[in-house]
Amino acid sequence: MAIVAHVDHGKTTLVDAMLWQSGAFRSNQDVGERVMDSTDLEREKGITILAKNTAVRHGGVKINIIDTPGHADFGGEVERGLTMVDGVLLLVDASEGPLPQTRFVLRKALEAQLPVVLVVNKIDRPDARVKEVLDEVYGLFLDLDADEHQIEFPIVYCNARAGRASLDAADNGTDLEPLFEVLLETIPAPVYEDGHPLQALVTNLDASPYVGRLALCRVHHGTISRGQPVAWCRADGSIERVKVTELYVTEALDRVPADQVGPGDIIAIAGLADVTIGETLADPDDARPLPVIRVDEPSLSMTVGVNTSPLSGREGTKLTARLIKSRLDTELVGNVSLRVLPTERPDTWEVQGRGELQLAVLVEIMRREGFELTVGKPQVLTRLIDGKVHEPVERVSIDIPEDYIGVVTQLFALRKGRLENMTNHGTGWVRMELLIPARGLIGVRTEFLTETRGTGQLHHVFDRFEPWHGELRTRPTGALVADRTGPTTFYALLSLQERGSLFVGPAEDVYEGMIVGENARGEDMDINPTKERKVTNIRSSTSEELVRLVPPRQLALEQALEFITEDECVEVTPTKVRLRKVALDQAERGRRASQAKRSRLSGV
Ligand SMILES: Nc1nc2c(ncn2[C@@H]2O[C@H](COP(=O)(O)OP(=O)(O)OP(=O)(O)O)[C@@H](O)[C@H]2O)c(=O)[nH]1
Ligand SMILES: [Mg+2]
Repeated sequence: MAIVAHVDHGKTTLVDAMLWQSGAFRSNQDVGERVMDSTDLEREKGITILAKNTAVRHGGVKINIIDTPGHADFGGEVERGLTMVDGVLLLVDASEGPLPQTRFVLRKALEAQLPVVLVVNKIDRPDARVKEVLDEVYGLFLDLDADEHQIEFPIVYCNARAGRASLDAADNGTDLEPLFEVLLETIPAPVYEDGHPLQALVTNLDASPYVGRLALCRVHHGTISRGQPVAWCRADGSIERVKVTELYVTEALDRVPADQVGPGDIIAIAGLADVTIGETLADPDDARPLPVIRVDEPSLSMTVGVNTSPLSGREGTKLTARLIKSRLDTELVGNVSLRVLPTERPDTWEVQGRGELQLAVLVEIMRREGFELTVGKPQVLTRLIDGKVHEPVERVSIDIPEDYIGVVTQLFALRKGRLENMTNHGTGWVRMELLIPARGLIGVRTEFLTETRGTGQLHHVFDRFEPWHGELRTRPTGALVADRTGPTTFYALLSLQERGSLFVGPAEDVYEGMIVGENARGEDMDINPTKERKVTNIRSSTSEELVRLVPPRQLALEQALEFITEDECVEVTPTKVRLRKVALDQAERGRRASQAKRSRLSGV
């Protein structure tokens, strides 16, 4: 089964509890919290990024579990996960209720005709509102046109953190036994035909330091034994005969060697050098490839290329176009929802994905590997439908204290958001649901958090394509742009900080065309942050100046990507995130700006 839910509703925590209670660990074993979030970035961000599988035993039954990410940008991982399972465990937070990604994952599960077990999690929360949340879930099933059979799902109430489950909302339960029982009753054992030729679908890839690339497969029909020849049905339609050199199954967190596996097993196979996701392993005498895995189209793109700034090569080790291209190609192999396209520049590529976070995570991983990159502004991907340009529209759900309804409504109205629904939970908090062009969401998060003093919650997920909504307001402020190369000075920054907020501190290297701050006014301004004080006889104390200099605003990668406009980009290195103009030369920028203005005026 796959565990699906909105972000942070407690999927990975529930998997932890299931592992513990099925005896996967020794009682004195030192395992951290949320063991399935095993990559560095996952632990740091506290979210799941990659879908992963584990297995627990209950009674005589082995239950394969796929833990999926809840963040909308990693929806491709959920879709891939659903091709491996016979049922889903839909988790909903007892206080937050269904949110945009709950709708997305449930829609995918219903489309795949998978049986659903509903888990209402976090019933221990003081603000739990179980009855209403249940009504909302039923509403969601109806909204998604679930048939009668699908809507008769069993409900289990859980406190995943304490490892307790119960069939009665009023009772806390003592362990997860009730959940296991419902799962075994509701989710059928793998269905297969006796004597059907082998079919195993490659649904994920991994690598082992000992045996190289591993293909993770779900066996649908037939059996596979170690050393056996199989027909490898490739993406290009060709069929190759290969030998399965190593065969593993998952037990808790370990891969253990297996001699023979059958329908329902999730296996890892070595020996297929450049296998890709979606290919089939079949019977060599009767090869029948399974249908390819289909996932939703990407909705956002940005350019990624070599670092062309004057400071390039200082902080990173991987600088060349060739290295970047081969790294992007590697990423494509394991990530079904990404695409990489050439651009008119030989050293820059267009990377397409599901959202800003997904793209930012890729850049973040690359910079940690030593890459230096130039990253362009994220752009939505439009599509021609019946000869008309259409753009992606997102469904947004926000939770805010009542007091901010006014400012937040205004914020979204400027970006062509349409309010669909507003509910007041009577707790001082309201939930608003809107539809908004994806373009309008780029950069909204920072402003939204400022307007709601950091209290607001915002979630969004792709909903549909709609005809182009016309021009949208972008960043209202201009940039403070360095007009020369050199180190910044106290003296210069002290007077510049009056103009807006600065991104650099004293004694930092800047270059012509680099953005050193946000201008309070609407236009860009070229300034000199390297100016030295004229030497005079009057002494002043430096410590006094230090106090008066406001600490610089350090933009993290995601914030930088949100901040920039069309004619700007981000320079990313292992240690620095710098903002810059695409055209560094002041005169060149002037020419481009007046050209853009002329074409706007003439309506071209
Ligand atoms: N109070 C309470 N907190 C819980 C419960 N289950 C999980 N949490 C907390 O909720 C937070 C999110 O838990 P995760 O297990 O990472 O959620 P997730 O659904 O895996 O999140 P993503 O994979 O990023 O979508 C953590 O801080 C957990 O400790 C619960 O039953 N009660
Ligand atoms: Mg998780």
